[in-house]
Amino acid sequence: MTQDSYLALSGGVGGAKLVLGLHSRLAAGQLRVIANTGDDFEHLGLPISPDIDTLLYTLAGCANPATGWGMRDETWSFMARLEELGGPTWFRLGDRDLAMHMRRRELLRSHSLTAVTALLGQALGVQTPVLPMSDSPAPTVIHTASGTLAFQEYFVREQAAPAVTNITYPGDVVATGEVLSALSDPALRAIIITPSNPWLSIAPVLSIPAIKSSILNARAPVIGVSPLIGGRAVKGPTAKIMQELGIPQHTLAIAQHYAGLLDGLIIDSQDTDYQSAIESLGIEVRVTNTLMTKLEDKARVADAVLSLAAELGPRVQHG
Ligand code: FO1
Repeated sequence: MTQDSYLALSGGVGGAKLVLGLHSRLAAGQLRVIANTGDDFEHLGLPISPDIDTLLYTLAGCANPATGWGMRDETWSFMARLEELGGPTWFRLGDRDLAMHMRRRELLRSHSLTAVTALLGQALGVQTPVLPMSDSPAPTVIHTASGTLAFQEYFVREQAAPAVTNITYPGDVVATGEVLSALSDPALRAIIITPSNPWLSIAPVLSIPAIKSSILNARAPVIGVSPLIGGRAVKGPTAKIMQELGIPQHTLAIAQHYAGLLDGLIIDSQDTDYQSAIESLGIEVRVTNTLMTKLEDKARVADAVLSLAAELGPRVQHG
């Protein structure tokens, strides 16, 4: 008998935490992850895929626990020397991370990003397939009060300080065959929208028409986890961006943003005031402590997602 399968959409650090929780609760081969590549860019001639690497390092157990991105036990000789040579230091590549990027550069000469990610995952001992949303560039562009910025210029160089006026995603990005076949897997029991930033990390994935329509047409229920706890993001500029875009900073606004897509939403115990308003959008709500610090927290949130998916079961069609 084919085993049940689960598919998560993930961007930055918050998404990777839930992915690790799901990984700890599922058997080998049950979980696949679609990674946002809207943050990818070329820097110092190297192809940088931050969300892919955050997933690979997290699943391999070698992510930097202080930042969530980059490798643990990192050394910085390369950056120090680069600075002495007058090179750019706003985007920090540690020595061990640099090797990852050199290897990706080399492999990309003869393989797709999907194949390269599989090879790097194998080298790191990661068994969960991490599937880039696309093999071609799909840069997210941030429009701000002080001008238009490439994603990493906004997020890292400017520390997400400029006020966001709009965010755009290229309209013509093609999903990979691997992503589309994962979405049409008959054994799929849930599509999971992790608590990554909905506008910066999840929207680029959903902006790809074939991915959005496959999710809408899937029989598996779509379950999200709210990235807000008591109106604040655990990490990163989600609440700040919501404010700048004129969206109220609470979990109901997250549910409204995903309305028509979600069958279920896991919200934090601090946000139960919104439960009935969210349910009136046709979204089943479950409540837990969604702060994911230790592995047991990640497993608890994963359990909430997996039990809600099992309770809801297959659905006929969305929207
Ligand atoms: N984030 C930072 O805030 N500062 C950095 O210098 C930085 C370097 C970096 C290098 C490799 C990598 O894969 C990620 C890196 N990030 C850095 C994280 C990152 O760019 C963002 O967290 C994501 O794009 C948002 O999901």
